[in-house]
Amino acid sequence: MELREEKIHIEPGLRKMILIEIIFPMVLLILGIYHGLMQVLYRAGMIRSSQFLGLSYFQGLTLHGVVNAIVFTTFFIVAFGYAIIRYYLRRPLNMKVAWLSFGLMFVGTLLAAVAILAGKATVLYTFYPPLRAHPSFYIGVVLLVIGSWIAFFNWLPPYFAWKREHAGEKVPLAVVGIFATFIIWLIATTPVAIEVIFLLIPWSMGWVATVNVPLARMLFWFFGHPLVYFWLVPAYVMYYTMLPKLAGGKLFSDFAGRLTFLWLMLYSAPVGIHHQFTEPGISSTWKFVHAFFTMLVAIPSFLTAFTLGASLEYGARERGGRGLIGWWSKLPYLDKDRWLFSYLFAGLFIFIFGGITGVINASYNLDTVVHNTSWLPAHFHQTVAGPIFLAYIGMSLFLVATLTGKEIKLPTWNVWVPYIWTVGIMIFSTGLFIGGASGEPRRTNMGLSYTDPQSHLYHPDWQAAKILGSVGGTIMTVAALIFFCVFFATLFGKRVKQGDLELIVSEPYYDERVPAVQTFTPWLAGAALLLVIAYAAPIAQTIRSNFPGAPGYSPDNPRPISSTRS
Ligand code: HAS
Repeated sequence: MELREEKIHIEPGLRKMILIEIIFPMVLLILGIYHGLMQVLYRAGMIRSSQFLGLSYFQGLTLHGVVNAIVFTTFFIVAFGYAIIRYYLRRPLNMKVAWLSFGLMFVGTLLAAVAILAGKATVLYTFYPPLRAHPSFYIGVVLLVIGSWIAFFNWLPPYFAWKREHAGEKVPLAVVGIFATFIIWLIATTPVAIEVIFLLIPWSMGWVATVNVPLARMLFWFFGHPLVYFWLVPAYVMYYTMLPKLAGGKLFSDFAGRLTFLWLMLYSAPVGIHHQFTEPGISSTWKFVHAFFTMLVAIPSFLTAFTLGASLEYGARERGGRGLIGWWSKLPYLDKDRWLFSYLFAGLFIFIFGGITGVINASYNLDTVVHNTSWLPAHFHQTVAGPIFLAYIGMSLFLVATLTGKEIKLPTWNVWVPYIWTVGIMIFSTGLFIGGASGEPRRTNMGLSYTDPQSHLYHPDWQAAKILGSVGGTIMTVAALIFFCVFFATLFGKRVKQGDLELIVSEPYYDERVPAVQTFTPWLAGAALLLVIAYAAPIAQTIRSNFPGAPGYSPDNPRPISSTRS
């Protein structure tokens, strides 16, 4: 991609580590995506069995969620964080600490993967009890998280050194975004660490017979919602700092970017109960408070929509675009030299629908219609599998090509990948939205029940929605296969230049100096306060309620695991 950015030569160790952190999860992603295809085939009734090629339906669903949503994302975000910190702060990093972080993440992933593949951790990506996994799954998750924390701690010394040497200067926008990402991650992973270490590991080790399910679920969703902003903010870093330049122009407002990152940091966590609107044991007051905060966390995404819309228009007009609507035709949709544009733009388009459906989910009463139906996977495939997935795979390819000095192979196919994926995801989600709005359940092997004409549960109304879902899912798989061909052909292609670290950097059109967004401190204090307001009472309420503990279950047996053994 010739945008004439400044390249920097980085230490071979760091270069190697960033590459491994991209390539390793990319290989796992092949497995994750394969199980996505299996999902649509099972649900459409094209596979009528509880297992396929030795893996059960729920085992495949667990692999799909854990690999795609937890492992691939965490590795990518750490690798991208290294690239941003090294590029903008221009300081070497402590490589011993960096390898320690990678080692923990790697070992953690292997432990969790082995447990899932052995059928000992069929607990889906939410791993909430009473589904119980082998301890190695939980220990693996803990190691993955600790490894990612260490990466972040490794960025603090260069950050403070930069601040000392550039007193009074604005911290680069991309660095603010990456720091916001990892502050969100620290906030998110603390409650889930408490859940895993104090509730789930002792229970799965057999040290205690039962677990407090409502408390575990509350701690999980305390983690689960900020998790989605941990995924979103790195994509926003690309949208704010790279997309405007790729479009041929400038970022409309630097202030909007900073406000978005800090605002997401503030409101990403005190909203988790919007995943629990239908659960007993939480008073409607707290459900309402979390619904209210959820509306506030959507505001920076509206801000992003307008800021990026203005940036795209500016870029298009710089490229000769004219008229109220006519300028849209001047964006580089299929420009092979600016191919990353297509990945970011297609993701933005999908996010319009993912965002609107998120606001529907957040609307307390509307959520009672769609909760736990296939509407939910439709929503999150238009968010995490839309803008986030496309931004991450696009940037993975970009970093691999620039760090190795390779040329992008199959460039025409490459530029089409995001659009094929978009067609697939829109058809897939339409099917799941339609089915979900009429009650089609999520996480269900429907081939053995609702889509099987021989079953007394057969539900012909959902058949059309299932066909849409499977057609869309198949198109998505085709797009992913093309992407893997481009990625690995590029990786194994001939080196054409020296491998360096290079990022695309958009200049701001308005470069405002607003003191309130130049420091993290008040936002961190605000985030801490909101967490106390939003969670102190519900957690106390849940602990005081003295719910009876639950024994462990596996998804394929209605009897507890211990009574099954006896
Ligand atoms: Fe969500 C459930 C509410 C955003 C992911 N969400 C989920 C789950 C996941 C997930 C994985 O309130 C399922 C968890 C599970 O397994 O049970 N979500 C929201 C809201 C937002 C939102 C209000 N979600 C996300 C993002 C995710 C994500 C981002 C992944 C990264 N979500 C919920 C709720 C539930 C939920 C409830 C629980 C429901 C239940 O019953 O369980 C907001 O942040 C969304 C704001 C976004 C916007 C869109 C802005 C649009 C932009 C594009 C502009 C385009 C341009 C291009 C400029 C307001 C920025 C123009 C081009 C043209 C061609 C026109």
